[in-house]
Amino acid sequence: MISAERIPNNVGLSSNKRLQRALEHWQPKYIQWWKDMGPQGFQDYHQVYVRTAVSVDPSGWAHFEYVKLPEYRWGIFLADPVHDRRIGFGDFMGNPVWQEVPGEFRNQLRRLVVTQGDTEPASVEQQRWLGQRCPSLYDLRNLFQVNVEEGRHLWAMVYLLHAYFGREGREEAEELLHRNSGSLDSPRILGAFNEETPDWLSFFMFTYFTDRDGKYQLGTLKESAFDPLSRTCEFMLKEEAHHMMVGTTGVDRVVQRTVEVMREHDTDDVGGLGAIPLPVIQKYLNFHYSVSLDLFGGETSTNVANYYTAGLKGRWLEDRRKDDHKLTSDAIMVDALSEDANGELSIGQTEVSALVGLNTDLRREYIADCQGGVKRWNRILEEGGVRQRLKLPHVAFNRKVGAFAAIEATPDGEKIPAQEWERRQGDWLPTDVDKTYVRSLMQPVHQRGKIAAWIAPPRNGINGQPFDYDYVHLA
Ligand code: BYC
Repeated sequence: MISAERIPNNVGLSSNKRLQRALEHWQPKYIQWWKDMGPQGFQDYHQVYVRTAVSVDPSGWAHFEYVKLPEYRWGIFLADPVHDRRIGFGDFMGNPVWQEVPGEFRNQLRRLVVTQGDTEPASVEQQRWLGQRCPSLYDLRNLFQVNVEEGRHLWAMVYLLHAYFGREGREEAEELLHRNSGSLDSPRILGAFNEETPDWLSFFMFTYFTDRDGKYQLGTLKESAFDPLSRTCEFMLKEEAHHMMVGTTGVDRVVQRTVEVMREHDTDDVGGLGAIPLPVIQKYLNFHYSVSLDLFGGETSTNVANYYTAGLKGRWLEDRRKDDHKLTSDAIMVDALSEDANGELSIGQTEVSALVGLNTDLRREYIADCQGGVKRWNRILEEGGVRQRLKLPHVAFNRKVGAFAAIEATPDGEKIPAQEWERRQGDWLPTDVDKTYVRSLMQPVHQRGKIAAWIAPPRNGINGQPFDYDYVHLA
């Protein structure tokens, strides 16, 4: 049995017996999934210094305590309602937002909630071995913080499914625990969530690039006319910021350490010296960025046009856009393949209606944001007196979804034949040798105040605590 107090919430759970029963039925399955597919080797004994959301006000969502992971209080929170909130875009613009799911949009909304929900447990599954390879207790704690919050985001979507989508919603909630990352029989829905996260460089790149897709997708769902979805996503975005901090500063610290070792030994070749060479960091960046671009769907999509017109999914910062918020007569340039008279394909752009180009609009915002990280990492290189620079690969590079899925391209955006791609892809994407080397560095450091040699310590601890704080109390 669960009690409403065991699930911190602001959705009136204790006064909604039907919903409480549905969640009571789901909760033991969730805990079983968490034990089977969540952090391996760190379940029952260790006390972790985590942040638990106990309410949506600033003091309530940053409440720190030591918990054993399966006893984390996964709560259900919606941001406070906005009085007289109106739909901000699409055909129903200006109407009051919906507190229930309109029948005609039920399937589409359910699909959006399920796709979003599917990514959350997927990332926990992908990261489940990392605790055994962690560079410090500080990092271990951050990993677990990310994991429990992804678990909470799953709860957030399961709440919506149970509360608003009836029997079908309950069935979808079961399926969210049944699909698994990388499973051959029942994989996760989106490509990036079936990739492995076998080492901490992958983890930092994932939390930088893939969690950032989460930020942008949640930002569009926050605009939704379906108010419970909007309020849920608004609150999830607060937690998402910590995940991206982990990614941004994680890559900072890897680059920092590499620069130090390069300087110490006056060499670019730090491979044998316990640091991660810059070309390997670039390859990991190339991989995680390109698979994250795939998460935006095709450059043109009638799905997204329909979502927008119906008011289900808006644009990033919709209310700051200076247009009619309907877009029926607007156009946008999108990346595309063009074909010349001889049937030769080349990488170019084409103009399409703004509505079908909305995935591109969002992806553009995302790319501009990603540039910020690269700039920051290059500043570390510059300040360290190193001449090499990192960069984002071209949008056509290594794509499996959208216009460029049909071709191969270099990181500079030059279209190349498939055979050349086969020959050269190891120059641009992590090879088995690169991955084995990075894996070889992942010897766990579980002593308080100590850190692995391939990464620099963080500048700041968590919640004002020092780096050598007892972030995970190992039993
Ligand atoms: N892999 O019309 P299109 C996060 C499918 S991350 C496999 O262009 P649409 C998090 C697509 O379903 C954020 N299949 O796509 C991060 C469609 O299938 P059908 C997650 C893909 O619908 C880190 C077909 O291809 N949230 O929160 O415009 C840790 C044609 O696609 C993929 C969301 O994604 C793919 N990558 O846009 C934890 C928000 N991409 O119709 C968490 C909800 C597309 O032919 N989802 N397909 O059967 C959406 O808004 C949309 O579904 C998408 C796709 C943006 C994903």
